[in-house]
Amino acid sequence: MFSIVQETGEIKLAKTLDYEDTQSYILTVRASNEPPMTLNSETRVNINVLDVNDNAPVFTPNQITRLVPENEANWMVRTQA
Ligand SMILES: [Ca+2]
Repeated sequence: MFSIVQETGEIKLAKTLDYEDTQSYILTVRASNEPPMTLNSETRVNINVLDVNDNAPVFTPNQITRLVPENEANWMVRTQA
């Protein structure tokens, strides 16, 4: 999902994210000195996925049946998606 450039610490995406699948990620990044003085430090990186409008609207319910009186011109049915 994510990769890091060891020399710069830059975090890169290996593939696109899907907000509807996962809204956030928590990464732990560790830096270490070269031996022989091997010292470590860690930081936490929170990644929040920004939702975009990438899904088709869905009608609920997906089918509507209504009776309409004959000779009635001023009539309406409401649909919602
Ligand atoms: Ca979306």
